[in-house]
Amino acid sequence: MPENLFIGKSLIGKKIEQSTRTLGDIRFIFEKGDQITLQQASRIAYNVSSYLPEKEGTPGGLYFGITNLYPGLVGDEYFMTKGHFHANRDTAEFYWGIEGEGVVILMDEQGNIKGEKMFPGSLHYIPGRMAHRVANVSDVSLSFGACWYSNAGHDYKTIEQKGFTARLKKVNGAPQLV
Ligand code: S6P
Ligand code: ZN
Repeated sequence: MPENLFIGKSLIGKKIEQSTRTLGDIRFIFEKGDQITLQQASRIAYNVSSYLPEKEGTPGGLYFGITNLYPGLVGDEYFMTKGHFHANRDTAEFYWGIEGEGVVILMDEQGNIKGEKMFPGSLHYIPGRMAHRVANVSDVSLSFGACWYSNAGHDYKTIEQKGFTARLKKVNGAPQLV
């Protein structure tokens, strides 16, 4: 038997690491993040189950994760992940949709931005040098898989300082990058 199992949207096993981001943790990514109340701030926005079989930084090793992103809006912006570039800019990643509907937002270092619809079965190749984040545009949880290099690293700082060049908003009831 393998040590870990990947069943539906759950990653189960001894060495699975769990991490959680509350709305308070990620308030800075939203245009109207300062309107998040104390009560809302403790709400979980997403959690990530990861299988990290190699030491962080190992060249050529792989990591595997499942993100579960809750539905909701902050103002007119959909709940989304923080988003990051890889610190090692040359490293790519795969995302794939498992449950729910969302948008993968990809931005290059010049700020050119695009969105790809995510749905069960959608596959998204994220080339190196592209910042990536996912927004949940459905009324149910959005689950997606990710596979990335153990020497990718995460550059959250660039996004914290500059943000993405467009926001995914609910405009007349539908998602739109504005
Ligand atoms: C890691 C991979 C994902 C994200 C996760 C949460 O390279 O892209 O596992 O870590 O979806 O997003 P973020 O932007 O908060 O790390
Ligand atoms: Zn990544």
